[in-house]
Amino acid sequence: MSMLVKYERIDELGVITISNPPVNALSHGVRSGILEAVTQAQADDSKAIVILCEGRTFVAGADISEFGKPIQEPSLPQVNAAIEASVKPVIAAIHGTALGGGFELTLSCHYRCAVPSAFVGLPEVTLGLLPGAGGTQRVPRLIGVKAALDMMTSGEKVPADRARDLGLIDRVLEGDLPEAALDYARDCVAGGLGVRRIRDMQIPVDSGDEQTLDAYRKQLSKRKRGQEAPQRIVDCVETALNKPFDEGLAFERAQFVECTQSGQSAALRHLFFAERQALKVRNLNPDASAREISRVGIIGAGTMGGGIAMAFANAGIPVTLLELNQDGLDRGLALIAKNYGRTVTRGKLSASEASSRQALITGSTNYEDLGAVDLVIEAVFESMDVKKQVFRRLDEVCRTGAILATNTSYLDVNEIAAATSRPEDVVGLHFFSPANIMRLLEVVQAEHTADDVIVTAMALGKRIRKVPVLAGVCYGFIGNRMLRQYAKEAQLCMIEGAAPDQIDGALTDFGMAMGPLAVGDLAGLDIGYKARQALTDEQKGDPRTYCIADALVEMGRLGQKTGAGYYRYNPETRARSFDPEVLEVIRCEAERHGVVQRTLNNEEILDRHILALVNEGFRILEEGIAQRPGDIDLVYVHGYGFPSYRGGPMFYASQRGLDVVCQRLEALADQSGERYWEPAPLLKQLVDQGQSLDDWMNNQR
Ligand code: T1G
Repeated sequence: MSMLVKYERIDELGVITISNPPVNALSHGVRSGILEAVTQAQADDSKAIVILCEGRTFVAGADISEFGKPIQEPSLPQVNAAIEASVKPVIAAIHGTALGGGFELTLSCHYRCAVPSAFVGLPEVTLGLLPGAGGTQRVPRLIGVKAALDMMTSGEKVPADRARDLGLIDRVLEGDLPEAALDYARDCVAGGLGVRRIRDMQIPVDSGDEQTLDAYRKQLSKRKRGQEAPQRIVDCVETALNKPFDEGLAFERAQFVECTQSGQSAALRHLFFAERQALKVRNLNPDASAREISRVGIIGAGTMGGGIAMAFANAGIPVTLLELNQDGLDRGLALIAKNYGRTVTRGKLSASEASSRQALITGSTNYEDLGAVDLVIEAVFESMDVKKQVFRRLDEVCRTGAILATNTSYLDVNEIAAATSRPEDVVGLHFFSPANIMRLLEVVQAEHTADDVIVTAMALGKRIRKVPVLAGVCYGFIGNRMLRQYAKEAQLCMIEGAAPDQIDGALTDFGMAMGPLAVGDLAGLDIGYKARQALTDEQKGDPRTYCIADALVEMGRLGQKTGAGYYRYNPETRARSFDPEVLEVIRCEAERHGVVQRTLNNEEILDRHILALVNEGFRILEEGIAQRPGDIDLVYVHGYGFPSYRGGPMFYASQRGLDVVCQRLEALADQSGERYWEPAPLLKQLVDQGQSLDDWMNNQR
């Protein structure tokens, strides 16, 4: 018997215990051990078999690190077939999370029980995969077509009590494992419960038909635009509806294998591990430990401050929200109440849960009320003078050891820290709007920021269910710094002859959540305009990169908020439509700046936007502003709407080939005569040395 799987007899029960830390992933060793144990149990006089796990969780799925490599036998379907064929009842006992192949393993068992705090789920779709060990054939038989499709296409975890109500599990245990599960198994034996194979069950009639499937296909083509795996899941469920079980299994397996070889899954698996790697900050004192954060203060109850307050309250952390005056505070608290109300209306949160979260947010107009908090996040107007004032005040009122954080999007965190007597306690925590929704959190490490402050910020980011990514101090940190050239390219493509909808279309076809010009209209064109008014012509740079935006603002076209910007917006539906008047503005500005307009194709438009991100990404890596390429990918996927199934700008560049990217950049430099298109030195070095970004990363260790 392997070290990973133990088989023992406890009275009339055969007990299989899996132990493969940290998450009992179904590696080859675990699969072989389970099969051996099940085979052994068939031959002894045990009355029933219980499968459970040691450690913090039940099996969290197949071993993701094994994908892309040849599958070693026994495969999981083979193990599951053996379990289901057992001549004596097999009971799965779940704690922590039973996910993916782990949950499929339990579905091949005849009964499932779980502790109240457990979750089950099939998150394969989040990895560009589908449940490849019977899930797409067994779940519809257990809970019907619609519920099965919801579960597998969302990938969401289902809490134990809901899983019981759905019929996914049979019992929510009262006591702890293993005793409570062994008692349940003894009840099954005493109750004469025999084997019960899901494969023999029929899909509940009226739980869904071809029309249901087509409706899901349509809905998923919008909700999971560009993604292949969700559509394949619908195909597998269709097969479950129309074909015998074993034919369905074979179809599922073939679809699964294709998914494992797909670029989309490689990209999503890259992001899975990148998210875990990002938490590991290099070169910190290994003894540095997180400070305790049990109460937070937020300065500024505007859109950002309110969203940040909700992010903490949603994680159960009490917040003191400070505003200069009562009116401002009342407006901020009202906006928070409205947002919670909307979430309840959409059925995403119960009214009682919403009010208990809201109750965690206390308003104040008195800085003294921040005297006892463990962390303060400043989210005031983006002005260095205003921020310095706030930090000087915080330095006076906050207790020793409190962390002072700024939510600035661009400004120099070192300069803000220098306004206090404790720069070691100052860090940047850059949230993205809406801060209660967007998962990205840039943790900006300033020159004097203490190691334990960084450790605290990264752990806290995970605690409030964000994706924390470490960034160094520079103008715009990682995300906004890369965005500058991307945004300029949108302006240049326009003045050279591409219409706004062609530019946005090229980027959304690529998979971006929104095109750069539609984003401009959403944010408001006046924000950039006001910022430019404070700059000299020299600081503003090439007028071709802002003259159209300036002209639209001066016409009162500020974007969605005025019903017109690069597009026109329907006042009722907010639907966006092309506006020929803008083409005329563009033509005039082109004439004014001596630009001869031409036809641009989508490929050029796309390359000029995406490769602008990639090239700046390489500069950011060589300067050490980002620790690793995967961190940059997380920033763009979780903060800027970059399609996750393309893995992020740096992963995209690696998939495309660094040499190809380099040549394309050189071609753009020749075509435009612009030096910023010259490949970044690190990119050129890797191409010259025939190295990949992974090679570079390994050399960094
Ligand atoms: N395979 C390999 N490593 C895994 C893993 C997995 N399935 N899950 C976690 N790890 C590693 C992770 O990289 C990290 O490593 C450590 O475990 C702790 O994880 C056939 C095809 C279970 C909810 O998608 O969602 O089954 O960084 O930091 O926050 O149909 O891990 O320490 O070196 O995330 O407590 C489906 C993936 C697979 C679940 C725990 N399963 N895991 O969260 O810890 S596909 C999943 C999670 C499949 C079958 C298909 C979470 C967790 P390191 P962690 P956590």
